[in-house]
Amino acid sequence: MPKVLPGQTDLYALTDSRLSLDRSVEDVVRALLGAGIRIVQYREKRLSPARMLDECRLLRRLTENAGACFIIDDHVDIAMIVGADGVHIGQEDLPLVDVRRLVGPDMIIGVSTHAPEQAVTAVRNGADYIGVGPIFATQTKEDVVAPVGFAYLDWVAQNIELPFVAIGGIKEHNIADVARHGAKCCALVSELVGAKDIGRKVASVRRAMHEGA
Ligand code: TZP
Ligand code: MG
Repeated sequence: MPKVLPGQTDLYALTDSRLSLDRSVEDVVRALLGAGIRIVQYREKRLSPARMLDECRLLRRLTENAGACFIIDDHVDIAMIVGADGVHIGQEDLPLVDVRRLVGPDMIIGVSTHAPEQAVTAVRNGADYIGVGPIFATQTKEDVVAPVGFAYLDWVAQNIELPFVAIGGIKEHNIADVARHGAKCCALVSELVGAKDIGRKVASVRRAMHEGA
């Protein structure tokens, strides 16, 4: 099954067990996949490596069965062990060139960027997609940089050929604006995993996004 990149699907869902209304990551990801989400990123900041590994093994199976892309945040080792499709790294994580050397040519590598020079560097060093944000203020990420607003998103939409995914504070009520500024793929955490009815939320977010584009 070909790997799905952000340029090929509209919504990119990230996990966060702290925001999941006490539901297990398995239940949350089953609901996301059932609603047609094609890219899932496992992003857990407070669990032990052993627990993360267990959860990622399970999610690898679920995403595989659903034909969805499975990306793991930060943990290159866990991504390699479970055979994830990709790994996502930030500006403060291991350098892209070293991660590429480690994972080989086939694993998807996504890189968070907040400014044009970071995007250009990520492209030059072989990223498969870039994250663009945070577009809006967010409570979800603790070490978050200041919102970049639409200025940086506009710049990426006009200057970067690589697939990109907008992230940070994106909700049903503002996703149309993000789409209008050129985002073909949006990443959401709290809006999706924090929804009481994840299936309905995915559908309404998707509808709002396409009404705006
Ligand atoms: N990277 C930039 S903002 C962010 C990440 C992982 C968190 C986005 O979470 P939310 O709940 O969609 O604002
Ligand atoms: Mg990181």
